[in-house]
Amino acid sequence: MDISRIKVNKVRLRKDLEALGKFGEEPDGGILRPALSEADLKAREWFKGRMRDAGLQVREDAVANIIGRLEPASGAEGGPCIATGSHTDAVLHGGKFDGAAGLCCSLEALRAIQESGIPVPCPLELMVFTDEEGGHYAGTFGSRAMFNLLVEGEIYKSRGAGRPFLAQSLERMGKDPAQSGKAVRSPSEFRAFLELHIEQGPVLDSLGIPIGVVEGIVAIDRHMIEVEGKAGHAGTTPMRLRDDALVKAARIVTAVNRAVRSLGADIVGTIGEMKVHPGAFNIIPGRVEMTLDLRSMKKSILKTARGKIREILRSTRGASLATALSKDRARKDRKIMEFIEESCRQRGVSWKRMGSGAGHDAMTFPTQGIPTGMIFIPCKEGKSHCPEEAIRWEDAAIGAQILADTIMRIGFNIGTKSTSGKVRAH
Ligand code: HGY
Ligand code: MN
Ligand code: MN
Repeated sequence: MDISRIKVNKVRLRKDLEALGKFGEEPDGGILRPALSEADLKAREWFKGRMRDAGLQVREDAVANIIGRLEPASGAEGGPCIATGSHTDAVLHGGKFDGAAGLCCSLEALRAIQESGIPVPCPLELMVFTDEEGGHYAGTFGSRAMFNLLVEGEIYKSRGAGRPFLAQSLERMGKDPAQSGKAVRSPSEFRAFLELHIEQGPVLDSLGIPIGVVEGIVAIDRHMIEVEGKAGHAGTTPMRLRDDALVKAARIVTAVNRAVRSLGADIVGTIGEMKVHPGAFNIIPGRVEMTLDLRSMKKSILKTARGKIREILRSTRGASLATALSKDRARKDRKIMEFIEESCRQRGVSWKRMGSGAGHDAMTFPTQGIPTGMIFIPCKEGKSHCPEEAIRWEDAAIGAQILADTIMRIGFNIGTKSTSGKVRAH
């Protein structure tokens, strides 16, 4: 099996990346493409066309995950597949490559594998997951729905009054939210899952290394904090008689920041959203809603942080916290890591093992016992979740090549010294 015959097409890949970046493009070069928004729906339709052009059978499941499938010539049709995937949705005023790079590189990898003439070892799938960024509620929605990991009533929850929730967006697409359970698949349908993604940090770019081999993804807590006060007239209410929700929220923000910093460099905490209600210049804020995102590779530190934050809220009258989602740290499969490294060795490409401080759909598959791997490519100066997010086309091509080679190594169980890890070599 001469995997070196597989050759990705740099020009075709670059064209796909540039075209996908047009959907929701903003004047400053970023994109506004929230999950299932008009821009996202157009991006998805365009990508479905590219998947069909690449010979994939394309379908959309009950929660709008797009699934493209390539069946092997004969024998293993319908068997467990090797899947890749990522997302088209983006954070508000985000970058063009978070999610998109993984999708375009995966599509290019599947085209190059077919063009090599090497028979695919088993079914291959490319998936576009719905609402990875949590535009509606808590994030990695599509992959969690695929394995029945949604929290109770999640598709009817939003991140605040007047904000869209998934059931609404699915209905707008003509889907019946009550049927969302039909998206559930069995883990036995998958031999392995691989996601290529931009690093979203500065390590690879600063070292000039084109490939990151991800060892683990950070554990993530997503909480909603509410602070109740008393709305009132901004002109006639003396300061001493006020119960100002925003003043109390401001104290919480600084106290949470101090508490997280006190726990050292292995944890990060972000209050990224705040809504003041009713929200007018002449009304004393009666209620504040804010989101708290906590991340650490160390469970014990996350646990300590939760305790400190509960303490802070307990000491603030009218403050409460609801946990939207708690995702465990996701370890990557050792054997897949070695397959990725073997692919790099054969192509003369340098690589670096590293963790991911960003969350991904590749966190969901390990919870189901599905061997999972992640390949990072550099992003310029590590910038991400902002209009300045950028990559080098050359790095995308190297990433697509290593992804293609690794898919085939997993498929044919080629070329690693050790037998550690769990990849099922059918
Ligand atoms: O939030 C994250 O870490 C990812 O970008 N969804
Ligand atoms: Mn992101
Ligand atoms: Mn992402």
